[in-house]
Amino acid sequence: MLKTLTESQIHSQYELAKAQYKAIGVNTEAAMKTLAATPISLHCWQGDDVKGFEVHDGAVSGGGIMAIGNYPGPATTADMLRQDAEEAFSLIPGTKRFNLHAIYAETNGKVVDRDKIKPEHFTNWMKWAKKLGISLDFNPTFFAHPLANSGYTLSSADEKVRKFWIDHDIACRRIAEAMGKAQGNPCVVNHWIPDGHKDQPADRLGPRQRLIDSYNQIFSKKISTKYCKDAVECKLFGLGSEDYVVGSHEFYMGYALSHKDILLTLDMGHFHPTETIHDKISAILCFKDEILLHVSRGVRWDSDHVVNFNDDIRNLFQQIVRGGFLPRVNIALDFFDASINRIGAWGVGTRATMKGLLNALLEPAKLLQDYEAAGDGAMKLALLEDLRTYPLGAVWNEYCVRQGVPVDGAWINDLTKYDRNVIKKR
Ligand code: RNT
Ligand code: ZN
Repeated sequence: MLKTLTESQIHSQYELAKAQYKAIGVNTEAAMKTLAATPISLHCWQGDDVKGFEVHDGAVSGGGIMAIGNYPGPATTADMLRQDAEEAFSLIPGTKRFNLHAIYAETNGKVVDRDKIKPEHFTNWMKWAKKLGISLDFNPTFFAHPLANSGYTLSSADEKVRKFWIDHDIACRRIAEAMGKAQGNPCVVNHWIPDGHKDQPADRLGPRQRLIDSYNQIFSKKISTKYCKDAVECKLFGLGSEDYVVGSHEFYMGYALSHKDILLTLDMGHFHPTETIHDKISAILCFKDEILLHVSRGVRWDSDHVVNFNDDIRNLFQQIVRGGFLPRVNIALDFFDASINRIGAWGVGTRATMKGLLNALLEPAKLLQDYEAAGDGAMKLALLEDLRTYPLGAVWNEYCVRQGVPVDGAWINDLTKYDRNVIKKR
């Protein structure tokens, strides 16, 4: 068992931290309030290694997405996944949403292909979300299916294949609409397809033209943005699509810019390995109302490692907060590690993301900008360096206590208990 400070020690530590931040013009109470009100969408797929609960009548096709690792006890039923997610929620402060993929449909043992799924297959999820007071987000699933084996779905040259996937996406938007109506706020739908080519396609244009046509058909059904917000996610390369990805950054940037209600998704792992996304925020938001983030951590490639509170996360949230963009940024997580306790993965990655946001909220942005405007670059840099060792952790722990979740250290004890008593006994 890890020993942690008592609640009264945490409060005293916080009072000192509050004074230290106040001295540079930062209001810690306001920061905690904004943090608590900012939703973070947890991805269901960390809990079961992106497998889902589809019922198949033939062999299951893989491909497209892969979680690597063999840690025991992944959720193998929807009830188990909900139970694990609830455990994760108990370890994470603040406003949580839950992000589902189409393959998490519950069809009562029946084979229902993806072009036929309906809101009723997500009734359990909606009831559960309502009970917990959280909202749902959604994703069509364009991978792990026989009709995705060619590597092309919405951009396929085979009209039957393309039609199947168009119908799938249309079905998914109806499900999202039902979710949005049930929860009273928009369900964010992220459209990601794996389409691309391993090596030197002779035709790079045709698939893109077909993809535009597919999306035009899909989005021609208007759904109020009160219920459903659509976002398109670009990617640089994938396994098996190293040379060519149809939905590249330029492609989706163009699509989102020419379609008012379509948001662009920025996944932190979807660019060149040294390319980060923080500088893209203020550029894109000059032209778009909102964006969707997939917060992730790539190690050498788009490896979807569990998010850490590293410089990429600091930079990202600094840009969002400094620009006043929080209300225009939808924050979702996208990482999956099957080699460690999966509830722990959710906990580490979500708490780290929230610390990134808190860190940015505790920044004296005005002071930094004043230094810059006055030509005092060294002073700005010095303050930024000093801030790295300001008592963020004291504010974070106070926030956790107020939110009724375990503080740093204590949450590891809770996680260990669940690991021993539930996960390892499966
Ligand atoms: C894949 C994309 C996509 C998926 C999820 C499961 O490269 O990042 O967002 O990870 O839809
Ligand atoms: Zn993603």
